[in-house]
Amino acid sequence: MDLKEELVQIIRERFDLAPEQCGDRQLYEALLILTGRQTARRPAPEGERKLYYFSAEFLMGKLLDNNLLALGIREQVRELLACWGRNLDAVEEQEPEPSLGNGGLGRLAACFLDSIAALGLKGDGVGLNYHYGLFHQRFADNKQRETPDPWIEPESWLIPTGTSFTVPFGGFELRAVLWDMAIPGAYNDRANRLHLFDVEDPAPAPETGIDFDKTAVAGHLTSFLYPDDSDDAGRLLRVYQQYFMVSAGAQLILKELEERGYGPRELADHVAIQINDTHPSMVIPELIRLLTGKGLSMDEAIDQVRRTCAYTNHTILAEALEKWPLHFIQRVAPQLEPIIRELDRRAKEVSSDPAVAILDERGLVHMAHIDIHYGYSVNGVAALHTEILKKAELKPFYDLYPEKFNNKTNGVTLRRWLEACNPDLTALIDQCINTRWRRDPGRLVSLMEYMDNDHVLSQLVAVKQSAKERFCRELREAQGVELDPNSIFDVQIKRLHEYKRQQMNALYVIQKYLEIKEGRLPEYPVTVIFGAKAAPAYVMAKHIIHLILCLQKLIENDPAVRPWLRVVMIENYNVTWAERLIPAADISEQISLASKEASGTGNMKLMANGAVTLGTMDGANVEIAELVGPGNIYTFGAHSDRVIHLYDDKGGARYRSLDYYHTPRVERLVDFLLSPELLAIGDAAALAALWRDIKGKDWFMALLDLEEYISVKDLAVRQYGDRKAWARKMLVNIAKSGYFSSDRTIRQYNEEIWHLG
Ligand code: 26Q
Repeated sequence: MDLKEELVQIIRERFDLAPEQCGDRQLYEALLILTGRQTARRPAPEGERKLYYFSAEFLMGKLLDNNLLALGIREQVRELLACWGRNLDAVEEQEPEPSLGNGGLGRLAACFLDSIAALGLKGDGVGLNYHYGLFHQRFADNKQRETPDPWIEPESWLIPTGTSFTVPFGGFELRAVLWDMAIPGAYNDRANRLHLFDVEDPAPAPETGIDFDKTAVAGHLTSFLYPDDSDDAGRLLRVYQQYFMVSAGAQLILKELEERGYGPRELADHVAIQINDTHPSMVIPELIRLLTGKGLSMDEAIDQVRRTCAYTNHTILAEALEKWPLHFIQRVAPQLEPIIRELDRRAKEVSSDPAVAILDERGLVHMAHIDIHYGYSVNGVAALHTEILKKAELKPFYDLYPEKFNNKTNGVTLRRWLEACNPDLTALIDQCINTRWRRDPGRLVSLMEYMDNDHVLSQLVAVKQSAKERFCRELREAQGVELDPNSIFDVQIKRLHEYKRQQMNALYVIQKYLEIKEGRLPEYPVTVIFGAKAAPAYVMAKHIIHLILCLQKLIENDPAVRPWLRVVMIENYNVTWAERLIPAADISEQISLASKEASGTGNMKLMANGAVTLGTMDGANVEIAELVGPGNIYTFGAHSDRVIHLYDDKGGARYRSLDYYHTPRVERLVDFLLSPELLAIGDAAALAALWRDIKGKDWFMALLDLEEYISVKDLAVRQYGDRKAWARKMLVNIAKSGYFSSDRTIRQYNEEIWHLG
């Protein structure tokens, strides 16, 4: 049966309609069934060793478009729908975005699954099936409000597998029911799987907001990603989630190993486990437990696990490095306690340095330390990040196990982040250098030959312009906000966190606002676009959102400022919004406090779509700067070694925000938070709390680099006026972005860590 016949049949069986009579919703469901069937039919890739990528997050984005592309039937379907008077884009609008992630770590996991499948490698994801996701963000009274994000519909990508495992908790047990999503490989006829475990009897969504009874573990274990952990019940729930995920995942691994005909003593020869940050770290003691249960000695079990597990670190922020009280683990999974104690005892035999202990004197279990002692690989996610791990954060471990440490600079799938989200730019690139770059993104570098081709440069500008116009239409429809597509689109999209320093961008806006009020107009109108969710319990992050929304309102209502400066915050920023916005961006804001952003991946997506980076020398920005050269990026700010020194107590070089506050320019900007204009719009207590924090503490040193940031950004705005010179910068950024393909990253993981064969 050909594609058309199959689709027509599905529509008839399901809706008893002819295709021409269908609405977008019905066509969406029919396509879901069609692609679902086709991907489910695909066999798994071959390989001696199979990878399991464990992650608390998989930020997949919508899948219909992606899957149609991977199946190679996208254009055929588009034409078919066109014959029926329908538009594929409108049909794709029907799909809800899976809410299984939060930010970079989760989107990286999704890009990796795409690349693993495209390269035909045998590797599945393992995670949890959160019913209400992270949360849905709404703005009311210029503040973030959270509601559940129920994304699972009766018809979805989730495939019931009929497989389930018992997870033993202290005092009770739960069944972990396995759902799968198929991950078709783009250039082959194989498919991997994303395994999502769920409770048997999920609780309904909370009635108002996202508060629920956190002690109701059986029903709520898979309700939300990162439930509020500001009390013990919330923290315990996270440990329940983590153990549920890794216990079920470990049981699945051993079951599949047996089905492939291997014994538990052959685990390391046939399985590789990548631990994505520390959320899945309990997989190590759990596997040891299961292996000893199958007759292996403790020595044998540890040996197998140590040759199976590899750990990726994504952060050096102390508060994000997980440490759980041992009594939590005792309560959630008492069977792990003796194993963790034994792992700790052995680690203390290797080194008596308390810095590398698993169990510290306060009774806290350092999850990353388990990974490093009992895994065979530790990787950072950008060159600078890995160097900081080796030289500072994890130095005692690097001294102990230098051979385990390696760098894997992140990447993004250009299939989604260029081909799918920016077809016009893709067509222009194809027209210049033909289509081979799609499979081999390193070839994008041949675009450099067009540096002096006026025709191509002007086409590039035209493609960007039409992307901006399209984004304006989409934002108007969604949020009723009208933007000027002829202004510079200055884009900062990432989780809201003080170290990412959205507050600096807000202070820049204040600077421009005040200048315009004084009659000093910028060289070019600027639209500052933010997309960010704040963790619900992260008070300062929510204050920063409040400030941005107040500035948005202030400027919106000021006809003198409005033509020159706009601020807009996208409501419920997610993968879908990123796909709309990234093609339209002119400036890519990457202004983290140097040393704190492990890599960044938005920086790579924006670069590939012709945005020019304005950033600090942090994370992968350093590698971007090296690749594009100084004329094609705007860098500023203190370098990581200086920042690390400023945090150092011993050097006596502590950062004092007041020293930076007390300069005429900075003081005026910070004090604007308490201005009558802003207080007329905002919440005085929130603005005052933010003001007090920036002035008196400023832990992430927003004021340290503020003046330089403002002047470098002014320079970028000025240079944007030379449209041809700017188009060259765009071209260089696109040409050099091939290195940041996640296909490259995954090849390196495979060659240097996984050896999937
Ligand atoms: C930790 C402890 C308790 C509760 C929650 C957490 C927690 C939750 C989420 C810690 C970390 C995260 C997410 C981290 C994350 O997204 N990191 C980003 O990973 C990207 C992929 O490597 C990098 O590009 C980013 O630089 C990094 O911030």
